[in-house]
Amino acid sequence: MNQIAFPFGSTRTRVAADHALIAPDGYVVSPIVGWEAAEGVVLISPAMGAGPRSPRFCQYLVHAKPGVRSLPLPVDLQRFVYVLEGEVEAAGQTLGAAHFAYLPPGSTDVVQCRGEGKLLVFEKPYAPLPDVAPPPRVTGAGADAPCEPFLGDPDAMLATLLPIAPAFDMAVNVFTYQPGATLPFVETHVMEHGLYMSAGQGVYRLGESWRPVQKGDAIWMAAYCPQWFVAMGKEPAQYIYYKDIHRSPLAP
Ligand code: UGY
Ligand code: MN
Repeated sequence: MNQIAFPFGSTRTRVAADHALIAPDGYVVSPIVGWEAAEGVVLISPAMGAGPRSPRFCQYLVHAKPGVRSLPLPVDLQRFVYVLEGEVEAAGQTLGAAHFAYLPPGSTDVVQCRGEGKLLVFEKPYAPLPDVAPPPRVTGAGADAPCEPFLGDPDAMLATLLPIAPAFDMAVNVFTYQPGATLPFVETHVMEHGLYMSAGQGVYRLGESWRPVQKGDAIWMAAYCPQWFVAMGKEPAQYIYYKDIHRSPLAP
């Protein structure tokens, strides 16, 4: 059952040309392609935009339950699975909440759900580089990932889940802010983002809009969408986000 927004007929969801905020009150569940017996919510996809600034990736939630599993990947598609709730098995390992599995293009590894839970998934076509071997599978725990104060601010900690290496054309990071901490300036950059609020609340600047956001919200930011965040409230705010890296801006 969705959280119902009040007054009725209202929602915080907004879809603009260079960004979107998708709030849980509007989530619509559908079968998830690429998984067996799975239902979930496609939060961000190329269908969301128009023209060259459309998302070049997909971000979706899988409602985990026994019997749900991912299927082997096509040769040009990569998949990143982050466990928001519950427990899964992948590549012979048990992954609990805040653990992740990165499956490289063409991987035959599957993510097998063992019980009820919620998974956040990023998928995008892989862009190979000449003379660079494709990336390996990576599994791990967010808590073990390299984590540093963002631009020197210990109240804004940035954990990088995937190796920062040219073989990887995507990064997935976890950003944790103490209440009152901010992105230090309004970022405007060539990379696109897909983001999921995993804890707390705050205000996200997206282009010329300032949007209250909270746990469970998803955000898309196109390349060059001006962006800024302040964490507010009594609890730390946290989001998991995708960005494209390590490829020429001139690549098609
Ligand atoms: O990696 C980033 O670009 C990050 N600082 N952006 C963001 O949190 N909106
Ligand atoms: Mn950014």
